[in-house]
Amino acid sequence: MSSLASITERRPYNAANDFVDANVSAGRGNKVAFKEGSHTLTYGDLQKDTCRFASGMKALGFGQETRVVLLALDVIEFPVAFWGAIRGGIIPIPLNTLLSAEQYAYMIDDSRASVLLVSEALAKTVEPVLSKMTWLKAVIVIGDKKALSGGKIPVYSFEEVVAKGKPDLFTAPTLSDEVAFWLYSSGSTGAPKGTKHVHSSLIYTAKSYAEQVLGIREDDVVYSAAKLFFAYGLGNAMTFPMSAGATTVLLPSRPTPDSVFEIIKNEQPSLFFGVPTLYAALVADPRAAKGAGSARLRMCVSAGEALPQHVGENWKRQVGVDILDGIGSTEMLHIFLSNRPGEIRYGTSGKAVPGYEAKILDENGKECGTDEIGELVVRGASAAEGYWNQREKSRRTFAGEWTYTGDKYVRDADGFLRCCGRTDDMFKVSGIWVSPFEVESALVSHEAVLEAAVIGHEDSDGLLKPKAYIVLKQGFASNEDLFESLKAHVKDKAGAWKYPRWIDIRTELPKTATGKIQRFKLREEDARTHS
Ligand code: 3UK
Repeated sequence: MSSLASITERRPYNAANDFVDANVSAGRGNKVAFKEGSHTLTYGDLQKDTCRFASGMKALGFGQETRVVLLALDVIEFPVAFWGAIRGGIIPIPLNTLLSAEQYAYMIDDSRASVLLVSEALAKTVEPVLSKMTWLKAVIVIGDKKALSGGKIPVYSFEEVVAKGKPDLFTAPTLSDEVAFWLYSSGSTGAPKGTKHVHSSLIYTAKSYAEQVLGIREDDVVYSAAKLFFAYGLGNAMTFPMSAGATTVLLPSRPTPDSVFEIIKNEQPSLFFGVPTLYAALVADPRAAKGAGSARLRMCVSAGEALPQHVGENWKRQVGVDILDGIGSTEMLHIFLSNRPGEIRYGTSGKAVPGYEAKILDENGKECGTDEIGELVVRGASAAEGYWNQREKSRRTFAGEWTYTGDKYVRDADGFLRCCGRTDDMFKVSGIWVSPFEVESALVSHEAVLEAAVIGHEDSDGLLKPKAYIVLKQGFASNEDLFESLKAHVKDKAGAWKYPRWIDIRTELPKTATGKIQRFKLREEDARTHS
């Protein structure tokens, strides 16, 4: 582990040197780093364009320690903006592209970002809140800058900024311990938390998980259905392939079985990354046969939520390639427990990745024995520095060297760790968080709703989706039109994947003496009626 330990020693260091410049020094200047449809970007282009972007930003007055929000689809400009910012010591903050204007307003203001970088296709979504932002000084549109009006805020196109910059090779004088980028992590009470990661964490995840579990290689071709804004996608489709000088295929649109099988057939990836809901849809399709259409496919990875055992087994039988299920988090940056090639136990998250240690603690902080359920706590140097301006939550989550995951886990006699749910009410849908609180808040803002409670209910694949229990206001009747209107309302307010797939109308909801909704009672009732 000596090589991993040296990564975390405090020293002058900028992550762009390891991920961008090292590839050019190694003679890969003409190798394709990213491919998006017919657009390609070589490692040489990436080096030049990131220098130009960082220098163009500086010319506009945005230098080291400025923060920029990156609201972008998986396009070639994403790595240029991300690594250009890192090179310039500017802190990029990628945001989930599936959110609403109010949610963006919260994160833009909370992060005090000076610049918003936005894909043309997402410009209209954020436009209405721009004039209300306290710290924003410029908007940069990836695509046509006329897609949006900034009001008093100047709007540039990405091309303009890159053209303004000089191609001379430089990196801002940053330190390995310095914050390099943030990712927002969802909270159970609604407000997302800016999770601050340092420069050395990216290479730590590449040298541990990507090198020692995936065995990532220069000749790998990577496709991740999980997008770059997600810590999972950021590693899969950027840092891991770049750490080995491999090639990544990007898809800007939504990953559906059609688009995913199409990419696999056309691009012949050797590594594929997805979330359980996608694998469940893919495996039910006749195209989930040998290699799923790629003669090069050597390994598949699942993360974001637990992969149901039957989905993994069916995939292996039909496609002939294993799915490695591993658990990662925004707080730890990437996967820290994983199954290994040749040592897979479907239905579990495997064992600690080299460079990480895991323990399972009971309510008194004592280690649990075999088959005893407790909270999963993990140690590893890629843990975030903390949450931005949320001291209480930082102190609780990042307790010295150990990070509390909020996940309930159990270790079996062979040392495999299995997920048993959460210590809070949160759950994942398609690998992305749903906070019941947030869906309930959206529901009660609908004219017909008096009270609402939301839980995760298992679908036929054993994957959770939101189920809502609702008390209607007087004068409103329960019918299909109302259900459709409630679903549309949640999609609009909270996010497309968060709408309730089932709605149960009640005359009252279980509550504590202080009026807090007891979701656990609804979960117990739900489990009884469906077991
Ligand atoms: C859950 C899993 C069971 C678990 C992520 C890979 O998902 C990622 O990050 P998030 O911050 O969520 C973290 C939480 O998601 N989870 C993730 N993977 C699994 N539960 N089995 C799994 N395989 O509750 C965890 O605490 O969105 C995944 C890499 C980087 C990531 N950030």
